[in-house]
Amino acid sequence: MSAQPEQLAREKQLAADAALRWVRDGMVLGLGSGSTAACFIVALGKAVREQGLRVQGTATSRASEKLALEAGIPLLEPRRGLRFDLTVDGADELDAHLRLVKGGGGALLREKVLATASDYLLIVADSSKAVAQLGRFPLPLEVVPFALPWVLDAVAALGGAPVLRMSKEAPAEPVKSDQENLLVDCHFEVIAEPEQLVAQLQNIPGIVEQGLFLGLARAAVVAKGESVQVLRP
Ligand code: ABF
Repeated sequence: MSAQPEQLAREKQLAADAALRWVRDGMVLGLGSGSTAACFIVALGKAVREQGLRVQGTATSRASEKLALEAGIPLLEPRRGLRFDLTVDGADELDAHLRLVKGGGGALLREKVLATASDYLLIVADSSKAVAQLGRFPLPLEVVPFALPWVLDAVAALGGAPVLRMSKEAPAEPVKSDQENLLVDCHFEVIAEPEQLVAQLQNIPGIVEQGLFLGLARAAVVAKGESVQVLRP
């Protein structure tokens, strides 16, 4: 039986608090997006205020930037050579090999840029994110508007049942990423061969980024009930 919303909220906080153990004074941090990463940023801000922890970082979304500024974490603009000692981010799904589906919040491109520029990507998650097989969560794609019709055709041919993500506030309007691209959610249901699917998607022009994160996460802190598990690939 899936956990109740208040249980998941407690698990998010538990995972976020546990992730502080990976943070060292002086670190340059990648600050992820989503509700669990938000719990981490707030907890990090408390450590900055109460323990004088000195960290700085870059956020993967405007929402995370706002939280980081409120938490008193100095933000770094993207620049050549910028690397992150540690990036803490959420996920929509993670399997036993720490292969991830990300992008439910629409920030997958910046999330993947920061994850790739990081020495250590740590995922924080509640118990609902750990799955035996990826795919039940619709795989997000970031798509250049001009290419949309052909991308939808190509993803449908792969069995991905693509759906253009529409705004909840204005249902007639498509959601736009921070880069002003479109977001498409692909209902594969089961992704048996993630590596093969990545190769197929990379062959479809107009897909700017896709939400499968393979071989990037070093560990995941997954909270279940009152306990926390650290998963490694
Ligand atoms: C973010 O975390 C996104 O990739 C993903 O959509 C989101 C989901 O996690 P949460 O449940 O913590 O919001 O990194």
